[in-house]
Amino acid sequence: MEFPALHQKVNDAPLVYFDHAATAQKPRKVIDAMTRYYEFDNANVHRGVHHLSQRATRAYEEARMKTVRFIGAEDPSEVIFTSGTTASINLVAQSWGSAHLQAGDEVLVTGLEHHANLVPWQMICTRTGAHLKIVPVNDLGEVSTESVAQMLHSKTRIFAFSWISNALGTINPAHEWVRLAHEKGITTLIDAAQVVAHQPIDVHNLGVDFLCFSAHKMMGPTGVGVLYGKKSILETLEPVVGGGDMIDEVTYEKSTWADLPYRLEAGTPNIAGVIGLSAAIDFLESIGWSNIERRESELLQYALLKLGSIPQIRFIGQPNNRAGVISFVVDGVHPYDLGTLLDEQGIALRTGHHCAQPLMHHFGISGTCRVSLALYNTLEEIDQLEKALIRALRLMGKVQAQ
Ligand code: C6P
Repeated sequence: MEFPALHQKVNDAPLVYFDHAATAQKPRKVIDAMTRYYEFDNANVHRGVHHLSQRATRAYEEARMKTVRFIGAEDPSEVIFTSGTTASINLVAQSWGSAHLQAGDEVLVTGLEHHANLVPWQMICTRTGAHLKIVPVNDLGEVSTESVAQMLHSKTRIFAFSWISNALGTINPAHEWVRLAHEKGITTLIDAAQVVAHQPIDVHNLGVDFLCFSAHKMMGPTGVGVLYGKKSILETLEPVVGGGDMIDEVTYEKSTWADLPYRLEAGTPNIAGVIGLSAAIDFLESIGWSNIERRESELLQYALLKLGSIPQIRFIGQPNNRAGVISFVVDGVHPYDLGTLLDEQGIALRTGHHCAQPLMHHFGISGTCRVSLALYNTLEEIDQLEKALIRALRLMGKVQAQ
């Protein structure tokens, strides 16, 4: 029972979970680590001399050190715990953006972005008079490096892009894009929400300025995430949230700030969540990246083959470099209806615009059905998906009954 939630029936059928990209299922070890904290160590961090508070603080800061190592950062002050990718990107957009953007500047993102890496930039651009520019997507669901290179120019202040698209699975050449931007002195941010459970991240090797991810997509809990930033840049950021734990000295008139990382972590943090994140790192590392990558690639190839053999299915996006995400539509069928018929057979996948409405508009659709794979999926489950899809299509009159 490594993943307790997977051992259940839904609508009288064994649950098959293909919605990893929305949120991953949690291994027993993650659940236990969080329960243990609440049962034995529950106390606030950085505030008490008493035993429990010290234990909680130690676990919280050990989790930070583990995260530093996990992503190849250099210093604990470079890892800020947030509530997730969305909060991390908003923090950079608000704090870095307020200090560095002015009228006429450009912020560059790609046409593949999740709303979390689009809306915060729209908001800060509106406030500062900067312009948001979008690197176009082609019909395969890819963004070409030539287009990126062309659009990075003297007015661009930051290039913020997703490493892996949540809607299509496109893997972008993150190393190359960071290098191109830095050659022109442009700051970089990577949205790594869909990367963190699937391949190793080394921020030092990437050279990126900011990188964001959420614990819940890497089999950790919801409500906790990370903002990585180069120390030299984070040191220049003004906090956007004020309160407890982020101050050095407070008078009725004014306040001074604590050192990093606390300056950017106002209020009681999600202590149990951070402990769960730490357990999720242990879990992924105990399996090993080569095993994870081999397994997911095998599942992806098999799923592409099986779904590709159903003539009614039209893939949306056919990127040459793809992670374990497959988006598709059946012409004349609403993704929601197909998702409902699959759910009736115990199969969980996501339907809709996947928080990437502009990308859906690019393809002239309102949404897709999205299969997202993880190491706990099996080839047999993909066979079940194929059967369930054919059954659903038959029910909708899209396949002749035999
Ligand atoms: N994508 C999906 O079903 P939060 O919600 O803050 O943990 O993550 C936001 C986010 C940012 N960037 C990318 C690339 C993402 O995939 C997500 C979350 C989920 O695709 C939920 S919308």
